[in-house]
Amino acid sequence: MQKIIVTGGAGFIGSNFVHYLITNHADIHVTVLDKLTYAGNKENLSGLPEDRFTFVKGDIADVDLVDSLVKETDAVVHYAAESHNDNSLENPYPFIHTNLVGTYVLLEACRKYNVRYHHVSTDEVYGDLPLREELPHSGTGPGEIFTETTPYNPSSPYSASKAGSDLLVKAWIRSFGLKGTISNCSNNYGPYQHIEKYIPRQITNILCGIKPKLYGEGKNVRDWIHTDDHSRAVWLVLTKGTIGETYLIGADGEKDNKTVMEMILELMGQPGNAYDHVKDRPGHDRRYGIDSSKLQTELGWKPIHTDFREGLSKTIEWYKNNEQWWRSQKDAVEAAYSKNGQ
Ligand code: NAD
Ligand code: TDX
Repeated sequence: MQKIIVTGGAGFIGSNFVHYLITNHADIHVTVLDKLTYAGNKENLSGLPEDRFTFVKGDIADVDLVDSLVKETDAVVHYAAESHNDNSLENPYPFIHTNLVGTYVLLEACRKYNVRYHHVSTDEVYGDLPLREELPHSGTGPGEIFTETTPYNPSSPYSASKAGSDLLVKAWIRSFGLKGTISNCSNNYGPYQHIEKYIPRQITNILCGIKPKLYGEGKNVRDWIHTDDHSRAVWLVLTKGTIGETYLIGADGEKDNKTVMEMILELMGQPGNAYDHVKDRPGHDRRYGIDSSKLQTELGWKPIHTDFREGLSKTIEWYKNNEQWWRSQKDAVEAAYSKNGQ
């Protein structure tokens, strides 16, 4: 049986990846290493078979703990992170600790034991793109869509810390021969996403009788992908990707925030204008857009969840049916936003 450590496996995307592994790959044993910050929830992993799954509560920056776990494993898939841009604008420190120092500790352990390492990252490392309406051409030229060769240009402390962690991985690959790969994915949606994030925040606002909140004019574009499509892509990169390479993951899901807001309202039976415009995010990235042709041609990946409306509708159902999962955090999340005028 192959042994895989999934860091951050109690968070949104990490837990979806763990479910994907346990369901689809019978010969894998998963060890989740997770600190259980405000964003981690052990409930996301309930019901997994005990003979194929171990949970370890701990910090990826804990050198001794990481060493003892990595020594016994075949691969590390690194999801753990401080992941929310707005939080990074309030207090960047945890982002430096986890995303940079934590990644460094994992890299050192993987180097020492020659363990396969996959680094889960974000398209935000590339900065942002002009809105399509501002582009003269098809939107696929240099500077019009992200590719694996787009220069790094992060905007927020979060994206800068992720960019820094990617660069550490590239250095460990080149200088130390680390058996590493990197994937940079666009915005995920689906079950188990923390209610601080855009889509679940609006769904749970409506369920609580609070008006949804749109930053600025809502023209900013995000390239949405279902988290299950992300999981399949990470698995392919881990098992079939070329060592040393970076793969972009995205499902041609560009939508502006206003359109997504109106879709949520419609699917939840509300008038399309029943939301508040609130203070914009400082340094707010305008558009993300992914060219995933390398992943598609080299590794044969294709997104399955291509109907965004259907995926969104199922996600809304999940939050309706799992109120006990999010309810206890709602007041604190909204109080923190409202202190900021958001
Ligand atoms: P999340 O905030 O939902 O989960 C992060 C998890 O990491 C939590 O379980 C948390 O407890 C854990 N964690 C945090 N600090 C830790 C530490 N020091 N040691 C151990 N565990 C720690 O995040 P997410 O949205 O699931 O994102 C997961 C990864 O995917 C991140 O690396 C993020 O940059 C990347 N990513 C996210 C998106 C997205 O749309 N959410 C898109 C592309 C890439
Ligand atoms: O209440 C809101 N209203 C709003 O208009 C919130 C919370 C967000 N927004 C906007 C800001 C963004 O344009 O919605 C968009 C999405 O916001 P987030 O959910 O905070 O995601 P984003 O900042 O795009 O980053 C996400 O995708 C890339 C993840 O949080 C990152 O971890 C990932 O790297």
